[in-house]
Amino acid sequence: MKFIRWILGTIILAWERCFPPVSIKRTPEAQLKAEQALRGIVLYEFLACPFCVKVRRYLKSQGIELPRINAQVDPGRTELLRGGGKVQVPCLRIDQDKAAPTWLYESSDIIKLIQERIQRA
Ligand SMILES: N[C@@H](CCC(=O)N[C@@H](CS)C(=O)NCC(=O)O)C(=O)O
Repeated sequence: MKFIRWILGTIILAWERCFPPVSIKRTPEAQLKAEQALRGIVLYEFLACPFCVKVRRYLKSQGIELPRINAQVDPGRTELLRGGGKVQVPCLRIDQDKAAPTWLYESSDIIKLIQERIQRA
């Protein structure tokens, strides 16, 4: 089982590396606004998780880089478990100024939130 997972993970990573999406081009001002709209957001991930690849590919298509934490190992795994309540990736930690962070699971919801923030920027 571990071997099959390793093979699948390697294929997923190779595919991600060989066929990256084309990144959108924005003016420097628009790019800055998009990046600012996503400040305080951190992505917890596993490297070879297909749902994480989906989110990473969306980010790449948007020309956005988020801070990323590997939740396969500690301290990321424990942070995710304590903060979000379960070890499932991808998960976004959304830091807030005056409140505790919120945690968002589900790749489609994560992409939707990022999309909305970029559109509002
Ligand atoms: N419906 C979820 C599925 C996420 C999912 O199944 N993630 C797997 C990794 S690919 C996971 O976190 N499994 C928990 C574990 O392996 O401990 C999504 O779209 O984000």
